Amino acid sequence: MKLKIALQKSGKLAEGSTALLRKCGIGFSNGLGKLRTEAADFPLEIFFLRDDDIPNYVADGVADVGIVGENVIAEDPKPVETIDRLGFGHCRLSIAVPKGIEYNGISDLRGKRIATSYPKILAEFFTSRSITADIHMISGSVEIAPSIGLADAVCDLVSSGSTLFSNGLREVETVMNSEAVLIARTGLNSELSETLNRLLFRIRSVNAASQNKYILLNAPVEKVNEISAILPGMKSPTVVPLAENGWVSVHSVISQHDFWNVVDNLKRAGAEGILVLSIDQMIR
Ligand code: PRT
Ligand code: ZN
Repeated sequence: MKLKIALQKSGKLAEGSTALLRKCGIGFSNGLGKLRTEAADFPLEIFFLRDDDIPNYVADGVADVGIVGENVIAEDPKPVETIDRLGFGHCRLSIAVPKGIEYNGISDLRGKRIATSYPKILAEFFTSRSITADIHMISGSVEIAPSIGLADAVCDLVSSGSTLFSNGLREVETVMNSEAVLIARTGLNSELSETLNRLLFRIRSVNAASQNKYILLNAPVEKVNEISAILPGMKSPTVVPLAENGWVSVHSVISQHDFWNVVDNLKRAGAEGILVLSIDQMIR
């Protein structure tokens, strides 16, 4: 029995979703216009759908799992379980006002007309801040609403900010941060749960790898303790003697996040010939 996964057919999450499966070693063909395909080397059947339909298909059991933006689930909750964040499709739902307008804080939005495709999330945000505003639901091209006199402000998804900028809008409040998540229906049988766990294990290994780097460096033996203290690693670093007497090579794994600080500290502690490599998979 194959696990059925629903991915966005085209749009902001389409490429990230298929790339993630491929990094998990799951091969498939998704020729133009294809709605359904099967993986060659993993018990997975893949559906390509509109992102808005994915939570429904998963809730109804047409698909077992799916990849959607957290924002979609928050706006229109369905009886599905969010299994994990996937580390791509990052964006934020933000309120923006016309550039020339003075803005001193959220209370400036009281009584204003705000256009959005996310009326529920926005209403909850305003309630939590004790603001009453006039929310106008628009299903697309929200960013043009102020220029055509339809609204005083907008609440829309933003990633680089260039869409807001080119429409003369300025981001003033972040309502929600979002990224792609894996959702699943409830009541998977044991065979499908097992396949889902195998898939999750691979996804987590791929994502852990992308958040870490493999580092190799040379150091004089007497500096090893100081250098080891700088390297957190998975366990303690590997220390291998070099052909040249009194020198060792130190290997470890460091987080992508504070990578440059660690490198600075290592240089200061006497490390030389530092090499930093990407990791394909990290099995914990
Ligand atoms: O056709 P289908 O219904 O499947 O797609 P869609 O057009 O409804 O969705 P799509 O592809 O726009 O977005 C799918 C999901 O991607 C969203 O639900 C988010 O979780 C995520 N995501 C990430 C984004 C963005 N980044 C994003 N930048 N969704 C939309 N945008 C849009 C935004 O609405 C605005 O129009 O991109 C524009 C802003 O981008 P910047 O880079 O100019 O700020
Ligand atoms: Zn959509």
